[in-house]
Amino acid sequence: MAELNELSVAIINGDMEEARKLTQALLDQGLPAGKIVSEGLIPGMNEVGRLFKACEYYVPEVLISARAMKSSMELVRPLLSGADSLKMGKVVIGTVQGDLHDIGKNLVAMMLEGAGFEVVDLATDVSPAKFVEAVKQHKPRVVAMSALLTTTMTAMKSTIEALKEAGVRTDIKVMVGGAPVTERFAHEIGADGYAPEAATATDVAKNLVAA
Ligand code: B12
Repeated sequence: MAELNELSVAIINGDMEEARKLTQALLDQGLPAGKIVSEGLIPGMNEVGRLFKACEYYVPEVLISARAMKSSMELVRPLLSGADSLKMGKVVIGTVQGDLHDIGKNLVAMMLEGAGFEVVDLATDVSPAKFVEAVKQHKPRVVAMSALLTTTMTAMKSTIEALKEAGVRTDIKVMVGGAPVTERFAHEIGADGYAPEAATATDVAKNLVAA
């Protein structure tokens, strides 16, 4: 019988094969997809984040663990959207123009999925025009932007301006995050929400759609 904590350990160890095997076993045992994400995958990835901050893990380990998590998510994702998980609405997420960092953004996207949001991931280096186009096409409730460079944080502001110019700003809530982003910066550029890490990002998104 597979256990959720074994799945967390497989993620921490970056063991993709084991993580997939355990995910499938847990699904076969009848565990809800949302529980596998919130009590197996996410605690594992949170520990990876802690180890990274403590300088016990370096980028390659983080990437290998993220790959294991991504691979398990492939098995779980189809069941999340159709399942009885909360129908929270859509989030369009992307890393802003000029910025290629996506590890944190992917974690936030996975957490949001786990919390019942349908996530449209525009990947990295997303121009303001592309965000606007995605809002028109997908009609999300939230637009989430990630930036890891002080030089690309300004693209968050340009994106909000572009959303205003396109007349869609009031249809959506905007949340921002990434290592150099602060609550104060978020406020200054006119974002509706900010979170310092992936776990709180879901709470912020939930509050934004409830407001
Ligand atoms: C991995 C990494 C890379 C990888 C990225 C791989 C990838 N696929 O993402 C590579 C090697 C490609 C890279 C490239 C560069 N990098 Co780099 N990189 C890093 C590094 C080491 C880790 C970032 C990371 O993944 N952290 C782990 C994740 C989990 O944390 P996170 O991203 O902060 O995300 C969390 C929160 O911020 C939050 N969050 C993130 N996004 C969002 C979004 C929302 C909406 C919300 C609510 C929350 C949220 O939740 C996440 C999970 O908890 C950092 C150093 C560091 N210690 O942070 C430098 C760092 C970010 N890089 C830096 C630099 C300078 C560069 C380069 C310019 C280097 C160069 N000269 O070429 C290029 C830029 C390329 C580009 N155009 O983007 C600098 C930035 C300095 C600055 N302040 O501007 C840093 C800080 C390193 C340093 N100390 O100098 N980098």
